[in-house]
Amino acid sequence: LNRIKGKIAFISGASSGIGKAVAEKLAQMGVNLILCARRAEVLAELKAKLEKEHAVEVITLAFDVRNYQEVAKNIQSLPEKWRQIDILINNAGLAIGLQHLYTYAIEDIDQMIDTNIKGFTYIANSVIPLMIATDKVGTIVNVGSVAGEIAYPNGSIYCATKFAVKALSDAMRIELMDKKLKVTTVKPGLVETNFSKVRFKGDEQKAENVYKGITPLYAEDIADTITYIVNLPDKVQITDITVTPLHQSDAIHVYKLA
Ligand code: NDP
Ligand code: 8X3
Repeated sequence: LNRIKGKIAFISGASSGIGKAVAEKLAQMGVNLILCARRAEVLAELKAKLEKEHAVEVITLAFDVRNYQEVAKNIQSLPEKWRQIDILINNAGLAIGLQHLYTYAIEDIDQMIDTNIKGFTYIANSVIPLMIATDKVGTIVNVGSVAGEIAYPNGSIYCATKFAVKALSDAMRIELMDKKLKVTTVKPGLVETNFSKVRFKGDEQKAENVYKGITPLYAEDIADTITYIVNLPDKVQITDITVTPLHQSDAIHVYKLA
């Protein structure tokens, strides 16, 4: 049953991985899309592909979620029709490095906190008022992580940012109880996307090793879960969902085959 055809979804981090896969699944369901990321040309290619393959309209907004002025300006200047946002996928985020806290370069610490906590909040702060104003039932999906449930060694800052996403998402859900907005925290385990390539600053070997010995999830798997959540009946809210591959239990417990 397709309950979301013709609706409008705003997706941050839509140029790659989970965000891109959600864009593809929602386009298949006939959802019109506002796609955001820093890389304008990648977004433009995705827009052309989705509009060609599906009967949907797509607009792209290229900005850095760390820059509040850019976030606010881009969202404030959306044309009236595109302000009727039904679905927010607050997904842009990253990890950098896998190392002891005291060895981190300050710019790497700042990039994680500024993207995953501050950027996440800037998007929420700019999009939620538009969703409230529509007076329609809508869904906010906040992409957390298993790293936001248990801290793991060498992941201190990233884990802290994903614990923050969980706290922000929980508080947001309580604050929005009297509105028509549902809030879900989606917490993926190991998903093979660009995530590890970004984490290891382009070192493909290190990135591949993360997924060796297990069959990881792919972005499409998380996109299936997110599509399910946003397509639920109006009265059904999923507050939290953790999605791991076979052989992973949580951020620490992964059974790797030799
Ligand atoms: P990818 O690296 O494939 O995608 C990350 C997306 O975030 C890209 O579209 C990137 O676009 C965007 N992004 C990063 N920084 C910024 C920024 N400053 N401003 C705007 N957009 C930005 O990784 P994933 O798809 O795996 O990651 C998506 C989310 O899922 C993240 O929040 C991540 O923490 C979370 N997650 C991932 C897991 C995994 O194992 N892969 C597991 C659990 C959670 P661009 O570079 O064009 O700006
Ligand atoms: C990404 C999952 O365990 O690689 O959020 O940190 S993990």
